[in-house]
Amino acid sequence: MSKARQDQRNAAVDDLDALAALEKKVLWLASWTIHHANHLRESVDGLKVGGHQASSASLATVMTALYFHVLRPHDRVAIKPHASPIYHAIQYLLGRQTRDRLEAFRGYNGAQSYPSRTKDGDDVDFSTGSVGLGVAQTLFSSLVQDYVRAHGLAADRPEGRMIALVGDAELDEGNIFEAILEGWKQGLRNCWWIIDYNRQSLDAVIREGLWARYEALFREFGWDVVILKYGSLLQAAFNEPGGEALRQWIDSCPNQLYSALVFQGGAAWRKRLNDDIGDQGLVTRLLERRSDDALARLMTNLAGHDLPSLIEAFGSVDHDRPTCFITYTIKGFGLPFAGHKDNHAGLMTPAQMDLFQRSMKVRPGREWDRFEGLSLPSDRLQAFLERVPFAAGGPRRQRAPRIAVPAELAVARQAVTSTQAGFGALLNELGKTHTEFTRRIVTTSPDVTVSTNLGPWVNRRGLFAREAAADTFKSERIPSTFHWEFSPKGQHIELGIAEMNLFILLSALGLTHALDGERLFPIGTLYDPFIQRGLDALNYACYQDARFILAATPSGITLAPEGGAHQSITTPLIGLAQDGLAAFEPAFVDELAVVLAWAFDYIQREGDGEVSERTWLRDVAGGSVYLRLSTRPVEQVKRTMTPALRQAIVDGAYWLREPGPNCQVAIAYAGAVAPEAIQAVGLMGEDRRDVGLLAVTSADRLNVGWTAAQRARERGLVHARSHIERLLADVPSHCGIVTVLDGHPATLAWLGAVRGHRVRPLGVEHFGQTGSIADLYRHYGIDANAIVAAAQAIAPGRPIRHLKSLP
Ligand SMILES: Cc1ncc(C[n+]2csc(CCOP(=O)(O)OP(=O)(O)O)c2C)c(N)n1
Ligand SMILES: [Mg+2]
Repeated sequence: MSKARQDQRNAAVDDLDALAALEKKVLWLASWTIHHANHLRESVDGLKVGGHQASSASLATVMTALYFHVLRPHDRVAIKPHASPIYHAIQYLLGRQTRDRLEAFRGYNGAQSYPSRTKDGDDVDFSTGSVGLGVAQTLFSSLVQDYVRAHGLAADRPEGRMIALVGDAELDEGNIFEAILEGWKQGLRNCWWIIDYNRQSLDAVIREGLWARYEALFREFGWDVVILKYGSLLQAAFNEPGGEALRQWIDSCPNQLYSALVFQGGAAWRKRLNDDIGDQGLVTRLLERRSDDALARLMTNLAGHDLPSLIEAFGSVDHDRPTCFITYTIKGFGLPFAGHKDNHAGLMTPAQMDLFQRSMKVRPGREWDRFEGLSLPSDRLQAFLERVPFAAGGPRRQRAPRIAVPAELAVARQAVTSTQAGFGALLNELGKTHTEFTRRIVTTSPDVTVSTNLGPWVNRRGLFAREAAADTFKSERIPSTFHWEFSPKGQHIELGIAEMNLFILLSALGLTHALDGERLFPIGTLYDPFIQRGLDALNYACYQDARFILAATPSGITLAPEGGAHQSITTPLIGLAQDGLAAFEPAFVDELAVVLAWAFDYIQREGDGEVSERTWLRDVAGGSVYLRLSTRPVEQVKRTMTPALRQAIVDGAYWLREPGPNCQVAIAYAGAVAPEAIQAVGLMGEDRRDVGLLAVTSADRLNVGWTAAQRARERGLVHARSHIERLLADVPSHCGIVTVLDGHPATLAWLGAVRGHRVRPLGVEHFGQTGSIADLYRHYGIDANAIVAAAQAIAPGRPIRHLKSLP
């Protein structure tokens, strides 16, 4: 056992009375915050802020024990979303949250309803909100912590525990189980999940006996399970004469009945217990020794509301095995609607709050005073707070220096190749160089490493595992293209198929600069359609401002014979709409090389520069990057990359063929349909003059720039011009634009709104057909012929001779 662990274990609470007082205060402040938001702050929208009071209360004791005693500065926590008021209250007591923000809870710039890394001011470790994701995030952050240290990074920072406070109904989310399985494969350690076993979900009381399923499941996957059921009062009562009967009654009491009795209180407990186990003997006397209030206190003294039991349980973990604590609690503990099955959205009425306030001895007007109503002297409480280990480390958010990245990435030119092959080749080249930058690249893929072309990179840099494992095929001298060797130095994390895990791992890898003070360059690959499988986790990663590069390939219907089920048509719209993710769909490998080099810089940006007048993009803040790639071999353009072209590719588009002054029609294409667009221009050449061909590398960045420039002009910056506005400036207004991509046509349809050009957007609205690329492009109307037909329709003139009649 490490010295730090030993210290932690041995540390008894030096002032349990102070801790108990703070527990009361935490519950009070959280309740008052919600009450203030609902009843006292002027409501603009008439919306109630339910869903917090009862749900928060069940974790008040656990979180008091953790934050004021158990946690160390390097531990990281994901908190059940609805416990956010408790978290904010604790940070307020620690001087890390302001009263203003609490008063504005759920309001503009106020403390967030669900803990948020990006929007809260009080150093939230992991955002939560969409249940299940924060839980899995702690598991992957543990794996990443091991990865970082195995690579000799963050060597001077102690290992932390990654802790999730999990709602019991939250465990219904499948992504949690996907994560548990992956954790088992990867040798998870330093991870605690504390299940708030209040036996209530949002709608109702949960199924009986779930704890036993959880226990079996966690043990099966190598976790230690600690069941925290009875508090110290109950344990003492069980030792009294008649106590054993009481224990048996509790153990066999259905959740619904227990909840109902909690809600009803002491007299109801007495009646029920007397009816069920009253014996005119020992049990009856055990009950009679207690007043109604004392009986209610006893029967609700579950371990999750008992500081000594919690301190003891957390303190006695002297190993780094993953540990699940099934912690019995009561939803709404300490509040009037405790245990009521409808309490999830329950709010205390002003009258109930008044009573509660009196019982807490909080004088009107002193509601926000930190020690108001507590019987211990303020200086003693203050001294206790100043000793709290969690708060000893200063700001929790780390900063990592920027790592120099190459301005250009080299790759051997091929006459005909695909963006996916180019991606593999670019990474292979990176794999040959050993710099501070390349040693921080980490790739990961959900069982599609080889099929997304990461194989050559992995051959060079190896797979990551805490324990080395040789490739048996290699040691047996069986020829194979890929070496599959694991070691602590490996730079590829191989995942099982679950895409949710991929995105949550990327989220963990993409936060190391903030969590561990070390910058990584995470690159994840997957098949494009399966972005949708993990979309909520991708959104979550972006919401947390994790930084990573996503290479999705193959994509669209262009994967043709690969199978109709795998065709993705909505992903370009996801790229367009997903906040925090800059989406690109290059057609040529030289474009991809430019975008990738830019991406390595972009993912490191942290808002420390000026907004660019030239582009009006959010380039200053940085973000993550999504590359939609293709397996289709395409004839490459022979050209020298110029700085201007480089910039245009990053900004989202350039004229592959400038429209002339007499231009009647222009074609704007994105991605793998480049050959069709080029061919269509050729077919039209004799009958339409000066046809322009716009290569769109990022519909997303074009769109963001356009929106930003409009906003800037509306704010009075009259000279603001976006890249697309400049590109379309010289296109005559009577000119029609045909847009085309292998994806939903809406992705580019908005180009018509930029300067009022007529647009005919081509793309794919239905999917599922298999065939050759030619078959499918014809079927879905994105082949050269369809482009020409659209051009003829939108820009009437003499008939285009090469237009075949459409089938
Ligand atoms: C993915 C997702 N689905 C639904 C919700 C809405 N929701 C919030 S909390 C909750 C269940 C609460 O039950 P539990 O996890 O047991 O927490 P408790 O309220 O008992 O503390 C639900 C369904 C959500 N936040 N995220
Ligand atoms: Mg619950």
